Amino acid sequence: MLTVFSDNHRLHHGCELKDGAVTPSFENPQRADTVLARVRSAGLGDVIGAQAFDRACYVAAHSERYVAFLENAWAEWTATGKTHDALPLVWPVRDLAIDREPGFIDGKLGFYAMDAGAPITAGTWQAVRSSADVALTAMQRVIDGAPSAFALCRPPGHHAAREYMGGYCYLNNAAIAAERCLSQGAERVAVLDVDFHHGNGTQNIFYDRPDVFFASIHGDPHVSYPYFSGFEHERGAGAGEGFTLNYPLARGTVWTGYRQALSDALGRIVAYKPDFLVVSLGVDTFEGDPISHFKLTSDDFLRLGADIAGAGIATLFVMEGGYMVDEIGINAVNTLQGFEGGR
Ligand code: 6XA
Ligand code: ZN
Repeated sequence: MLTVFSDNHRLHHGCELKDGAVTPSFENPQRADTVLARVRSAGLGDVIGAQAFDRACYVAAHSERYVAFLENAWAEWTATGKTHDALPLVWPVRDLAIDREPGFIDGKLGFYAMDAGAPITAGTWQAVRSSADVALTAMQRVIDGAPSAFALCRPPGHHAAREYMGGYCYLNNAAIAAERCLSQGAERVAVLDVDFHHGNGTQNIFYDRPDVFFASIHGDPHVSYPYFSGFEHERGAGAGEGFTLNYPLARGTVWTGYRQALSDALGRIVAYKPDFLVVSLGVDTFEGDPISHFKLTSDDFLRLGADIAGAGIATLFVMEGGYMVDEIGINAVNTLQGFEGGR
């Protein structure tokens, strides 16, 4: 399987607000480098760089003003004399005004963020843009006929909605790839999100549409981040009703319980008859992950990949979360090798 990767990911390394303190982010450059090293040592296949894509490809999944915010945020932040990472500090919840974009960077940061887990640093935009280009480059290979490809994206994307960042995510790489399929002639695309956390951003982008089917298997939001989305009753709206599926699972879920949800999701995806499948591949479902609560083993990731291959759909894998840095490479590549073995 071909892997697409960009060194530009290293330009982004920030902090997050966690447990009441601002600390170095769990989402660090070592993650992608560890996965890349495993891709190479396991002999998964060729590794190529990303092509540059037009900004319009990002605006397909996000609003114009949100993309402009991401492009300009660091300059606006440093214009106030600050040199450390930018994090939001105020949010327009419930009855506060959401009908106008604030004119000052502190307000904009809250307006365009769901949490204080997506810092803006000097290199963030370049890394974010390259991460989307990694997904687009890999997607294009699959559109052009490859049975599968791996977009080794960093930063990840599945929490990024049409108009907000959060949870280490800025541009939604999986959604941007799905939009690319549609703009290149596909009629239907399915996105399967197997990260431990609900892919609220992907759900948000496609919630009212029937042309992208979204299924997510994740920690029950009653007790797991992102807390405010991913419940079973969220099934899409309007023309998109029935095209979003959520499988919230209990803390401590092991492979047998996980697989039941996976089989159901894959059955629904196959019945949808998509032209392409995009998998948001987070491996923070691993038993040793420091911030998540499922109990999948490294061997279970081989089974995960084989089950996905059983759907028989041309598939793009997009890297999302996974934080046990010593194991993240093994678990990500096990999924991809399981897929190849299961075809
Ligand atoms: C709260 C935890 C963010 C989770 C990010 C993640 N700062 N998402 O792994 O998939
Ligand atoms: Zn995650």
